[in-house]
Amino acid sequence: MKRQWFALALLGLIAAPSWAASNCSTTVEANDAMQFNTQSIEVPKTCKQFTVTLKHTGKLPKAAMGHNWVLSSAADEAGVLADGGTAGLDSNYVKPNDSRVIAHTTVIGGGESAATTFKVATLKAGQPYTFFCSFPGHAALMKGTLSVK
Ligand SMILES: [Cu+2]
Repeated sequence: MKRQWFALALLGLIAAPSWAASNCSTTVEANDAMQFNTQSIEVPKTCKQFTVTLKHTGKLPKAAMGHNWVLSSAADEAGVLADGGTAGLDSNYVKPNDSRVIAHTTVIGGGESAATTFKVATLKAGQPYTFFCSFPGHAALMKGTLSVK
């Protein structure tokens, strides 16, 4: 009985780091109907880095139904979108070196995927962050909140 408990405890110790690591990333799906499959992402504050993989499950090319995943503070969203629209598809609809953008993927078309990784320490717990697609017009539907917990 005692030995069994010890074995279980040991298993728990070994399993803990891999559980933590798998928790420091997430996959967001985007489709041809201009939708993300999630409206909220929680980042554990124990993560050093967090990776978001965007997967376009649709079929349309990026010029017609391209999507990206952009992260900024809620207050900066409108400005990031306005300047991203001007920057155009060649710049992934993100103004180059925009300091308001915390992280962003490239714009992808149907069947493609792209990932971005950011340092969790750059985010403040309890502050509202917004993620959205900056392809012109998409953020009306394609947006959500990200928070550090
Ligand atoms: Cu989009």
